[in-house]
Amino acid sequence: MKRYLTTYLPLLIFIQFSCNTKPKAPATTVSADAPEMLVSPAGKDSMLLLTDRPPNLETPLKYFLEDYTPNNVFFVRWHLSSLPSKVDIDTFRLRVNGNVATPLELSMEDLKTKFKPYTITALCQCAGNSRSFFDPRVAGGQWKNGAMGNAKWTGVKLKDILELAGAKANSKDVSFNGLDGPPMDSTPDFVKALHYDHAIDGEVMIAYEMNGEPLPLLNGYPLKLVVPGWYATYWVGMLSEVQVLDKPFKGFWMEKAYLVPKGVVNGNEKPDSLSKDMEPINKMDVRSLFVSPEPENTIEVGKATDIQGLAFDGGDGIEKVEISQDSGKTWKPARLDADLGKYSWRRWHYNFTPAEKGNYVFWVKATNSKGLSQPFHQWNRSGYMRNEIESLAINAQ
Ligand SMILES: Nc1nc2c(c(=O)[nH]1)N[C@H]1C(S)=C(S)[C@@H](COP(=O)(O)O)O[C@H]1N2
Ligand SMILES: [Mo]
Repeated sequence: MKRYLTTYLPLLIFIQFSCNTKPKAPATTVSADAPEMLVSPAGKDSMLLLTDRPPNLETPLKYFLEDYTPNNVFFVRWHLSSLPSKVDIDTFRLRVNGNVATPLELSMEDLKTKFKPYTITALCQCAGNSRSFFDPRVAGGQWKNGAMGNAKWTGVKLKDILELAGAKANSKDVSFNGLDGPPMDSTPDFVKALHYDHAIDGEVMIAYEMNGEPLPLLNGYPLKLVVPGWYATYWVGMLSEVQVLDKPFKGFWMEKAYLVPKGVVNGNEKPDSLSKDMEPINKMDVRSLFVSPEPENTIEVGKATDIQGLAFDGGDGIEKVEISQDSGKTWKPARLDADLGKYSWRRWHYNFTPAEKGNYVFWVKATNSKGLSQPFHQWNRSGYMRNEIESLAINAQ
């Protein structure tokens, strides 16, 4: 138990860090960490292993060259180690109950035939994506940039399901529970909640397909809640129970875990004066990152190189992406690829031809339609919402 808490519930632990106040360049995409371990679990291709129980696997950066992240390398993140190793689709039921006129028990067949299918492209990003780059370091899964993936989700709007159940107008919250459970009774079950108005906004949905295929078991087969624009902690997998509540939801995973400084842009706080006023994490902040070339690649003198990466936010839309080659003093526009939907990531390109041999450093910064952008330095105790301006150092030969 003790070991479990230390490994997987580090949010419970208060750690005092020394404060590093020296100005510094933004983090690069390389961290001085343990060697990478690649594994291929059932139904998955080669991925970076963070932990095996519960399974936590990161997508290697090269797959972000594709607009839709392939299911067989889509990142995997579970909090609790008791997961079913298979789900019987014939007997599986999604229960919808609580403050409703008619509780429902829906089979997969019901979901596919009784409701109009709905498809949306949305980025699923872990709140702790890129946590390993925080300085000072913080406890928790030491993800690099691969705890995210972009997919086309197909399923049913939650609104349609709640309408069929006759959810009552006085409802406050809706909670979501999956088939996974804690290894011990003393660990709180993973249950998340959304406000009722959000749950029926017509975008929050329950997906039975990801990129046109059933979800991989490790990504929450057979059903995953999709909350476009919000961090993936709300995207409950192996979803088996939706409960409509006439009072605010209470529970560990909403009240103790996944909290950020209340109303603070980019979730910032200081290690030596932590925020006292906290709120559940919610919409994703603005972010951009480099995908190619990777830092260990070498580019060719006199040859045009396509530097490319991704930018995204919580659904307001990326307006521009800019590149700096002088440590953020001046910025030049990058070119944006087609918009794949407001909850999708957006690819950007920047052509660069090195005139001579040597090292070149690039910084990237995105701005969204609301004028929100990225900070030069960012920190919070849990390592959430990472969106510090990133740099890429590359060698030309
Ligand atoms: N049932 C259940 N759903 C869950 C979780 C979990 O531990 N149990 N983890 C959440 C978190 S923190 C993340 S980042 C996403 C990851 O989704 P993926 O594993 O399909 O990539 O699932 C979310 N849904
Ligand atoms: Mo997460």
